Amino acid sequence: ETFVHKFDTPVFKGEVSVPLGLYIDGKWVDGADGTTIDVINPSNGKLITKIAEGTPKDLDNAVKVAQRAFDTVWGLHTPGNQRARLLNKLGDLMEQNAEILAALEALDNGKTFKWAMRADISHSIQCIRYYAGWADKIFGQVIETSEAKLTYTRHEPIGVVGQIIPWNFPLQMMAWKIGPALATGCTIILKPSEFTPLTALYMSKLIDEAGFPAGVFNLINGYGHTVGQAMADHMGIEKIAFTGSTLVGRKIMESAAKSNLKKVTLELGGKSPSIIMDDADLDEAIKWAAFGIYFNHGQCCCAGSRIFVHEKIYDEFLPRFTEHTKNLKVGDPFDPDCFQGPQISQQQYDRIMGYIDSGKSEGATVHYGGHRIGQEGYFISPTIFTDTKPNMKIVQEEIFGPVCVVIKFKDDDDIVAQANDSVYGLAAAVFSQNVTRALSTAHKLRAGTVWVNTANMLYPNVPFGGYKQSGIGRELGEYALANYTAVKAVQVNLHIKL
Ligand code: TXE
Repeated sequence: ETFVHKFDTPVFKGEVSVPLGLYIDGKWVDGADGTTIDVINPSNGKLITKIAEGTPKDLDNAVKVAQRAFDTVWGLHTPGNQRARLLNKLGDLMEQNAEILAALEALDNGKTFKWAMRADISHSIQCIRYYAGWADKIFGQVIETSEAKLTYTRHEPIGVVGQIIPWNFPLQMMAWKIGPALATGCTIILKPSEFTPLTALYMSKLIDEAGFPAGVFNLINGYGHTVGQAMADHMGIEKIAFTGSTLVGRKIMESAAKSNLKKVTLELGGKSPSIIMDDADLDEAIKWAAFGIYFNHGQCCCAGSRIFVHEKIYDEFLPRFTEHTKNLKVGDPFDPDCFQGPQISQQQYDRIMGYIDSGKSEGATVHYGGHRIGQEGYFISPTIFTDTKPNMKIVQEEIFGPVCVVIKFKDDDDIVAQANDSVYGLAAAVFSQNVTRALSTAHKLRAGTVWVNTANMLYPNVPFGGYKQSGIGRELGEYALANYTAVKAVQVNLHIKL
């Protein structure tokens, strides 16, 4: 079954047809129980379509299929240059269908079409091509042991992998996951978020068209507590890659430990600091700090949600940052002038409004925003809190919405301690025109990424991941290949007699 959506918007017009089933063994099928999941448009809260719901039974089936594909046609059976060719073909198909992918993201996730094109789609295509480049460059080492021996390592694909992705960057998270897995020769079962399945379904169609052998990539729609949990528990899955909440990340590790000790990489939450030094280029720092928190409606794991401003410039920064915030247009994701669309769901809307209420009741000041926008959909005004205390929930917990706290700091030692006062450590940004000061601070921050005079910038060849409770392992770059390979040492005795 397919769903046809007619787009008639200022930025994109056309009919798009999306398959609605599960994609297993190169075929589209319904879920074992014949049930469906509602897909909701976050801009108006209305039903877009219903997709087939996968079950643990469908997962068992997909694991068998993926194992068979690994043992017979993929893994060690397809040379790297062939895998590269298929990945490059997929990149080409994504490029040919870029506007469709962006329109589906805007419809299903609520991000703006313009930014989806500029960030999500282009970055995802680059990511797939980047890993295509690696597919025939994966090799081990020759290690000297003795003249009478040849000893070497092989980086072999790990096997069947499960990939569980969230709703904030549906296509990008898929690209980050499938790129290195396919490049190294693993076979995949991917579960998109139940909130945003449409681009993953469309991508499955493109993967099919690119000509990957049946069973190499399988997609199962489904809920986290059913299919997601079954993936974490499964004895036939060798590795789980997960992006999502810290709460679920913990559960996945626990399930991995209790089942087959599958390898786990986790990319979890954050409460990243943006630090504005008194010698920053203020015009630029204001723009980047705003982009750091408001991009993607604050639904970024690396969102710069704590903005620390040096006391010497605080009084100048705050009104100018507020003015910039006021000028960000919130509304229809298909309006080319909009920067911010709706939050993803009623749950996330309630959660964010709950944090705003908690900030107020704990005594912080809502300096700007703090309210709903419009009568339908899940739109929230960009929101600035001031007069916070370090132990407030809005300073410590991930809000995952367009809400920041602006905090004054005194000196460079004080700011490092404050910035590091978090259970998270995903990212941080430092704004200063003094390179020594900026880099000395960058090196002291406990975060997997530090941006200097920029924010929220990612490249497929630069690793990304968290310190502390922001996760385990690194995605992107060469580092991500290790998540999908097992190292085998081979010792060959040439002529030593026992
Ligand atoms: O995430 P979940 P939710 C954070 C953010 C947000 C909060 C809650 O703070 O406000 O999490 O969002 C699947 N076993 N992030 O509840 O549930 C689920 O189906 C296996 C940060 O939406 O973690 C989906 O595919 N899988 C983040 C995926 O996990 C399970 C992005 C993520 O959803 C499961 C999203 C289970 N028991 C939220 N339960 C980031 N790091 O970018 C759920 N899932």
